[in-house]
Amino acid sequence: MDAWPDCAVPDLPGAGGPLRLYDTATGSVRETAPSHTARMYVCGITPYDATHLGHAATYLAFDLVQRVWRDAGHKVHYVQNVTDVDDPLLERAAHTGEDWRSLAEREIQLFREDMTALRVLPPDEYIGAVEAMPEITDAIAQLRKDGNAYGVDEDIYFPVSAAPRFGSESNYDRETMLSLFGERGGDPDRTGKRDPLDSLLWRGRRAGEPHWDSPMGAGRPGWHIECSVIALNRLGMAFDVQGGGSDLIFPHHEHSAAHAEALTGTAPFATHYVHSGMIGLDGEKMSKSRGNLVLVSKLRAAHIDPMAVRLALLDGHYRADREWTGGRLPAAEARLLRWRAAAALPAAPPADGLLIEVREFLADDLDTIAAMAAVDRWVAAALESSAADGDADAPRLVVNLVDALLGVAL
Ligand code: 5CA
Ligand code: ZN
Repeated sequence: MDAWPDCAVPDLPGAGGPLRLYDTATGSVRETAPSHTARMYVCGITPYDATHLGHAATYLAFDLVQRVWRDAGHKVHYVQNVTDVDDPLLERAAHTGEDWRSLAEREIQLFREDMTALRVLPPDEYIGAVEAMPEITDAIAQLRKDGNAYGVDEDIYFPVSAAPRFGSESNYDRETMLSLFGERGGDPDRTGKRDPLDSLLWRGRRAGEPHWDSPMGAGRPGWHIECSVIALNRLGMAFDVQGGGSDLIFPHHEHSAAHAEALTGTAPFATHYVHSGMIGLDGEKMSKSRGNLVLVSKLRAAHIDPMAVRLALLDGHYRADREWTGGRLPAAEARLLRWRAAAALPAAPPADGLLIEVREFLADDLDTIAAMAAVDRWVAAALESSAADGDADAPRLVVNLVDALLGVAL
């Protein structure tokens, strides 16, 4: 399906260095080592409700990954999915009486508008589960043929016993896996499964549910195989970053990796598993199911500058779980005003050192807090300096670096 419009990224003098990112699988900050084209897959939305600040924060984190790679001279092949058929979407549609397709279409369109307003660079390939159905059914048929799938009544499951590396992405112990599996869409208690952690690959046709024909009979796919197949068929194995929020560490990314590794007989699925922290409100994870949402579209409708929203979300480390509080927006708006005032000066202190600093901070596991503090220091000096002894090129360089590296238009 169509993504959203591209957003020009200014060229900066010189080039940034290699990006170091925290990898969940090894529990360490490691250098990413893409070849000429860096390959990234980020799990997309389930479009049953509008984009909230938690989603936005996650997509902003991976937007910075792309920006830092580009600044280091890489091309980026970025793929994102849309889970446009799954239980939460069908449940919401059934609840409101709306057709599931029109609900999905409307929320995807709103998401595109939110991402455009926040200046998030679009994926090169934006793929819905529904449009990927033939490749997904082929993959499940392949798993079955290879003995890596079994039936329970009308459904097909993936046995974790077919995945020797199962657990190497999350590193969770079995007890933790079992409790998270139950909380996050799994069915540990289903009778007939060989192991409670085995995951659904294909759900046989149920009355009143959408279904597609396949070699396994009519039905619809499980969640994890969708991302395995969409990523694998476009990026190949051992791609550079598999990304999403930390709520996807288990079971989603563990099972997606396990499916792909079983399909290809090679490993790893990705060389870095990168997870953003959860944005909370009033002490709880912001989530559609909890209903405690601050929506990007609502902020836009209230004429809040999306660049202030962007600054507010970047003013926290992407990996940290953090609270959205009422004070964040006014602080970001004030900061944006100061940055814009300095950027509009006819001349200002040289900014070459600032460029080096921002590059270094971002390359260090996306330390946006330090990068923004460095911009603050330059802005303070610029607003205090007199134009007479300033550098006439400096404000333009700062506008470009803040745009290219932080995605903020001044
Ligand atoms: N469609 C699946 C992924 S294949 C899904 O998780 N969809 S979602 O709409 O629930 O979430 C979209 C992305 O936002 C995921 O990467 C998820 O980890 C992230 N996310 C969800 N809630 C939050 C939150 N409160 N804070 C930060 N990120 C969040
Ligand atoms: Zn996914």
